[in-house]
Amino acid sequence: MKHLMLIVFSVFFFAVSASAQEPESKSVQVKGKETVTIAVESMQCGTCKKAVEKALKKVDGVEAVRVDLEAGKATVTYTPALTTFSSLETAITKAGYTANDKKADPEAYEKLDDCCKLPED
Ligand SMILES: [Cu+2]
Repeated sequence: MKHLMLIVFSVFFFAVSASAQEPESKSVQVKGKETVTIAVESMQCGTCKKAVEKALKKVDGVEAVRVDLEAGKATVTYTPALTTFSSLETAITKAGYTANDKKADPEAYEKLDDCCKLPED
């Protein structure tokens, strides 16, 4: 019985240490390309979605863009050798929207259509 308990504990600790070593990053790397998800919570309508898509597609090294308006997220596949995660966020903030914890560029935000501004503004 004592032996069995030892085995159970060994398996338990192995499982815990194995899960602790898993990378926490949500990014996925495929042959020099990386896919990331950026929270764009300030989007209000279809125009916002198109504006965010357009801004991201203009960035050098961006391969694919998928914007989910309902979820408030943009999924971007890019080549890290050509651009950075931070540049993607900046492209969004320069278009007048929030990107993760980065605030929208105030001038770009002012120029947005009224329907694209936050309900409280
Ligand atoms: Cu809008």
